Amino acid sequence: MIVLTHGYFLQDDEKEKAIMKPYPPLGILYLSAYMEEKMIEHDVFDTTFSSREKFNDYLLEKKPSILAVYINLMTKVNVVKTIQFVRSEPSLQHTKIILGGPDVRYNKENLLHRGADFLVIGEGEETFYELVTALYTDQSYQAIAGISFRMADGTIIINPERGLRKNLDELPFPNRKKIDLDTYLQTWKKHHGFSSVTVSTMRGCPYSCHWCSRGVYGKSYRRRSPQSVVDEMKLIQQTYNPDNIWFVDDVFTVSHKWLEEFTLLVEQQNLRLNYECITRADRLNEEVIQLLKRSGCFRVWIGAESGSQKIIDLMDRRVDVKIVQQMINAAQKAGIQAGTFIMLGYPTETETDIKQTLRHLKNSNPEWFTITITYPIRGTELFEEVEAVSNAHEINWAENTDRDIDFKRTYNKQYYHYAVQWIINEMAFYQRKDKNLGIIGSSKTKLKAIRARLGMMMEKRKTAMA
Ligand code: B12
Ligand code: SF4
Repeated sequence: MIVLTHGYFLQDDEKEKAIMKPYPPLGILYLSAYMEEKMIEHDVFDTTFSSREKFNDYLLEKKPSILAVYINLMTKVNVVKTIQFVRSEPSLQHTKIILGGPDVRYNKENLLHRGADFLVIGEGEETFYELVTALYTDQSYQAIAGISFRMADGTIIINPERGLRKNLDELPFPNRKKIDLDTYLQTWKKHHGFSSVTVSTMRGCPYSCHWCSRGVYGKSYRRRSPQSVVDEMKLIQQTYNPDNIWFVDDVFTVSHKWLEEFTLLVEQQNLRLNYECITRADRLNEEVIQLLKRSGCFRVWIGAESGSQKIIDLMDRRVDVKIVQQMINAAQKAGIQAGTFIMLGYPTETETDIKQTLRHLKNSNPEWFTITITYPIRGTELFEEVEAVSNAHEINWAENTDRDIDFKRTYNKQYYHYAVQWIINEMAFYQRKDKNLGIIGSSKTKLKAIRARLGMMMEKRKTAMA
């Protein structure tokens, strides 16, 4: 028996428990649909609403011959525990462990030496199918493109890459019926009053931002036809009737021609389903924003990561900060909410750059923004740039994630925690003032901002003295 699973347990994720916007991992649902099409029996065990104990009991009961697990940099720690469990259980010694997803390409040795049998590198459907077929029929897997495995003597074999599938329309839609999608929708409804389902229309991204992980699809860009996407949206609407769709694509408006065709189809077929998406400011303009609006976009996330052009250029983000501000405002004018992503603590970033970032946020005034303290993901240009001055070699790989990798920055790490609080509270104060909201709440946020600013000053002094 084949079991497809992942390593994310919502109940253990304190941060997500405060957010409560869970999504199922689409990757294994794509694999499941492909397996079903090929009439290969399998189960999907969705760990999201389950627990480690229940999952282990399930494994002991089912004793799968193949355990196929999605792994990203955060779930890695849990997936390593799953591998350890399977390897230590006498009744599971026959189980072959296959791993795939965004975190396998740059962790091959670590994963294979810890007990994984095979890694599927890159796009998964075809490779997984060939591997499973070879294992089931006792044929040789040695020449299957896109896999990596360990020989009996410990040598690691990395087979040539598999070419990327040209026509994404040939793939069946993600096999959502294999999981309890209703629990996701109910969780959303309970905590936010609306529900959301993810859809993927493109694979890969042609850009090369230095901190961004492109371990699955590389620097590629392929897209499903607008008709196929509209068909999937209709099916989702009929089956689950969610309030919104989230397109998980890297740059939703990368092709204006595609968006125009998509919009016309949505209108012709009277498809009323709101969506949010992510894109780049340089792939937006007034007409594109109108297309987004007409096709149901209620929120667009426009990345820039920094308000300092110096930092944006260092990231190789290839965007002008003024265009980002203009496009955020243009989206808002068209009645679309705007969101943006901010990253603090990029190499060489100084307090002046951070001040520029706050100014950028105030100038653009998006409804939503998220802030992350920069961390280097293995395999990215950023990782290579900071490797020599990072703690990547000291931390325990199996028990830590790439988010725990720290590197020498302009100031100490605590400084950036204060800087995050400073920006969040300064913006909250600014937006409350803008909306004429109560003076007591506003004073509280201002006070928090001042406290965070003092913290920054203190930590800056500590850094200078160290
Ligand atoms: C949607 C999304 C999210 C959502 C939902 C996650 C979810 N449950 O789906 C949210 C917002 C919650 C999220 C959170 C995070 N995310 Co995210 N996310 C994405 C995004 C945009 C789309 C994922 C997706 O559905 N892709 C479409 C599917 C079809 O592709 P796929 O998953 O790669 O699957 C294919 C192959 O990988 C392979 N495959 C996948 N699984 C398996 C399993 C087996 C056994 C096999 C054989 C093959 C296989 O086959 C599939 C089909 O070809 C990707 C970027 C991207 N464009 O892929 C980032 C991405 C996966 N996220 C990333 C990161 C860093 C995060 C966070 C750590 C961010 C943070 N700062 O907190 C968290 C981690 C949360 C967690 N604990 O897991 C990175 C992962 C990098 C890495 N090396 O692991 C990515 C790649 C973004 C990036 N470019 O840097 N994310
Ligand atoms: S950050 Fe966005 S635009 Fe840049 S490489 Fe990653 S997915 Fe592409």
